[in-house]
Amino acid sequence: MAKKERSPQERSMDPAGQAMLIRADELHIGTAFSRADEMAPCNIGSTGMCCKMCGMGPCRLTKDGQTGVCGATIDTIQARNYLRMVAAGSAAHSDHGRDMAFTLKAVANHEAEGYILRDVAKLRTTAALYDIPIDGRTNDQVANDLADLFIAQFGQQRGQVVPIKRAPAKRQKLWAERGVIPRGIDREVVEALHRTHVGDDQDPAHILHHAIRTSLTDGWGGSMIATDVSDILFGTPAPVLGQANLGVLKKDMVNVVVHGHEPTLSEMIVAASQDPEIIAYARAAGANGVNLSGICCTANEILMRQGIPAAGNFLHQELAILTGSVEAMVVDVQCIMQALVGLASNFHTLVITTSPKAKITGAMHMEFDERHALTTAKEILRKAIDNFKNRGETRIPDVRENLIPGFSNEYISYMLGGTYRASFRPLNDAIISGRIRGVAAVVGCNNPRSTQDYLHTVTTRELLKQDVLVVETGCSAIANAKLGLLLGQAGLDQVGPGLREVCETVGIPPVLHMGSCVDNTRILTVLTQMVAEGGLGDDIDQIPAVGLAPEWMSEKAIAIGTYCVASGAYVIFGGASPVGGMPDRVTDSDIVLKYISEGWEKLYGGKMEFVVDPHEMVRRTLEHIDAKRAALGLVKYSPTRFGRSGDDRMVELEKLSLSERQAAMYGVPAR
Ligand code: SF4
Ligand code: MSK
Repeated sequence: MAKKERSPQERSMDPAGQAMLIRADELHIGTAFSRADEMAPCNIGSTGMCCKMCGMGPCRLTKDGQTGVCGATIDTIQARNYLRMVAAGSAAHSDHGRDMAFTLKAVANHEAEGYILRDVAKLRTTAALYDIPIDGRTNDQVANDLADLFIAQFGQQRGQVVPIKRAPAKRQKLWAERGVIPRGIDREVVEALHRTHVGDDQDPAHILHHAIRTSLTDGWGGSMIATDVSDILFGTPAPVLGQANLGVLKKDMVNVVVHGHEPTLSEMIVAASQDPEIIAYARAAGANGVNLSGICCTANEILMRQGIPAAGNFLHQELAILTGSVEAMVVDVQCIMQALVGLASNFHTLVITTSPKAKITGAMHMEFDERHALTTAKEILRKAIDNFKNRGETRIPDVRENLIPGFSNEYISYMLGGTYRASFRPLNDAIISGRIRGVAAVVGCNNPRSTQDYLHTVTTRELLKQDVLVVETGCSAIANAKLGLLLGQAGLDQVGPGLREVCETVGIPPVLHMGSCVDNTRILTVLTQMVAEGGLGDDIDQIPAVGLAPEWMSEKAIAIGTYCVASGAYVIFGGASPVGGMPDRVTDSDIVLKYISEGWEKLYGGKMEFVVDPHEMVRRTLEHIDAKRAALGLVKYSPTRFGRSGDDRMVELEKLSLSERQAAMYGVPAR
């Protein structure tokens, strides 16, 4: 049965999004929002109880005790479906990491046009972490060895993938005892597909054991490699001023929107868009230059490093084209809707695919090759500029918000201690004293089955009020950026008193944008550094921290959630579980659903749950944080203990007479 059609306000809480949805209705153009309304999800598939892994099926199981033609139970089918999601998500992130490693190799050998080793300090620190000799060697030599080491991780058959050694020692020992340390990235993904083929692994717990091992190839493997190489090639992010939302599109300029995940081409398009020859070409076409912006994680990559504006998150990809102002949408891999091409045919927008791995029927394909990256980037921009004359009526919503992204783990350490004493000590101390109650990572996608950005923003806002420091990546970060929560002082009136003091003292926003989806590994690094700093236990599962993916939709999100659980984190996903059961109500027959929460908690100290109500997500987050605080013997969190210092307090005090000030500061009666 089709669901009721929702109003623009029910579909998106973003005013720019709502304006474009009204425009879509005026033009009778469908979007992911209307398609989600028209297509009710299949009850059996959405709970992971449909198996189509052989020609005897598909087998659609609906009742306890029912089996597929081969005898597979609901639990086996759900576990297999879950593992396949983890394998696909890990493959996507890891393949991204592989391509980055090959680009590093090409740059080291001067075979990649336009690229340089931008952060040689990170190159050398990373190489040293993996015991690659750096003394007396050139950057190219070090980069060559590091690229070879990274490339080898994918095809390695035995031993363990090297980034594992960056986890806390206790966690590594636990993984070794449980037998989940990945031997090689590709090997675990291939084995996941093998095990889930008809007639192979049929014990749900055993299948889910491999889900843990496969997910670790992502977080402590391919994604970590992707983040490190991106920083080495394009610079480790540091705070920079940016903007987010559709209002970053410009009426008088050629608008080029880059969308997808990999920074290799988009960084080159950034460089090409500033080339005087390209600017002159745009002016000759009657435009005021080229205006570049991003969607999804390609947006995050260039926003974090260059401050290039983000036109929006996942559900803004169609809405950007609906403005009528986009000359070209240039896409690479992941999270790109096939619907873009049909939608663009109503406007003048060119959809240009660039990856050898991802073509879309009807789109223009201009294949990217790092050996000629700058040349390809300029060709793409010329095509967009040539298209400017075809632009019709435009409707760009005048909605945008400033933000400060760029909080890499390196920068967080620097901002807390300065150049000579870079450290996580102040963060740990703030948590120990209760000034910060705990940390939440609010990450992940948009999903048109919920109101765009609502779950991200409501959970983030509520956690901030409770003195929880929030770190973000992916589309969640863009959702909160659009709301103004990623902008220093502007967000501080919305946070609890203790957290506010810390933000004012350190000079940070209460929500730290840490990057794209692969950059969730930065969060793993921060957690590891917090453990190393001391005072918060000796492993990640002891830290008062929670991960939330309130609007998840991609298989990559499931892979990320699983490696976070394996690392010891409590992870809450929004919405219904892909492995069955009633949301918020797990029964004894929900074997897989129970196993990934209670079962994994016993084995790894982390657990995964699916929760529909955002206020329940917040309640469970706070309950978990408080329980971890109590287990560490930390003082009970109380909002009344802090909030009487910081900049605003100083301003207040300055207005008082000396005796009143002394009275206020030291609690003595005013004379
Ligand atoms: Fe059905 Fe078993 Fe084939 Fe799956 S593997 S489709 S449950 S017969
Ligand atoms: S882009 S994976 S919709 S976060 Fe990374 Fe956004 Fe999710 Fe894609």
